[in-house]
Amino acid sequence: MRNFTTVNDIGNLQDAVKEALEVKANRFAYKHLGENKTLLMIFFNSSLRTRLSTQKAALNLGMNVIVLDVNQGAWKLETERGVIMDGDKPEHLLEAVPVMGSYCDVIGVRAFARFESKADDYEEKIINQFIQYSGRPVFSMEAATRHPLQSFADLITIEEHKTVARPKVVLTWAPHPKALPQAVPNSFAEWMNATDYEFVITHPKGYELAPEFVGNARVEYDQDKALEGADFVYAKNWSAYADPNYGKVLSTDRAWTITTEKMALTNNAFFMHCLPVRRNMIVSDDVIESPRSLVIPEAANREISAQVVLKRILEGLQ
Ligand code: AN0
Ligand code: CP
Repeated sequence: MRNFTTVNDIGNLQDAVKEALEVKANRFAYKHLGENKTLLMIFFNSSLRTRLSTQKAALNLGMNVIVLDVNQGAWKLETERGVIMDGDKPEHLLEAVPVMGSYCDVIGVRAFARFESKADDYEEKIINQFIQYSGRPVFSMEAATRHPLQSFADLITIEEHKTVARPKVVLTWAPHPKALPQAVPNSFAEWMNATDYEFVITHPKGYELAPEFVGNARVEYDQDKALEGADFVYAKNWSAYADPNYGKVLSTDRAWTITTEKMALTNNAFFMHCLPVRRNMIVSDDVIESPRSLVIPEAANREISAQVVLKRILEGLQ
């Protein structure tokens, strides 16, 4: 594997899950693979899980790790070519990226949607500049349109907990006070559509995701109907994608919050969320604390998804 930004980069999903379960059973089996190799993790945005789990995965593989929070201590970066740089940004991404590449063997990038231009976000301008100019393999730690390490961990978690071959998985929008990217739901949909599960997306009108991510999923505007018979409920907030409301909060309707009453409509479903989660906006205390909540094992599987991706990238460098 060279770069990892979408489900297509992982190849056969069954093989990937099998490899993940092997890695999980024996995390240190490849501890020489990363010897004298350096991972550089670049964060344009905050993180708890991605930062820790990816670093842990790299350490399991024997890598050295350097972490840079671009907005804390580094020079503010200009990202547009052709700009007269007389403002507040002393350095251009076009120099910074190859310089960063010169200090490492593999680069992870977190760069959320900026909501300044839908076209720039959906063209993945930032991570693509790393791919083009760093000279190194690059993987996404959540880019503008996708969060593939999360979706891979979600898939592993579902495979570990499913009791039927084709579970019903429901992705539901839930309320949140701030405008969040579509990356997590886009990516989750992309990975679920690559399985043979029954996959349903539910959200209020106006929150339609980009058609290339919805694919053949059933879209059901009635959340109660969508939840009927669900085996897994995956909650997430996202801001509007459709024009003219791109990046806007259209509703904070707490009728969409996942409560015990909502979960009673399901087939005793497991509850999932990528975290961080706002309690009693997205999900009630009762549901997230219930024995059917998978949020902690799901987060723990982030170490495993990152380790499979890093292992495959390192194998490509040998
Ligand atoms: C981010 C998002 O929704 O994309 C990161 C989730 C992993 N969440 C927040 O900013 C709260
Ligand atoms: N789920 C996830 O990516 O969490 P962080 O934003 O804390 O990394």
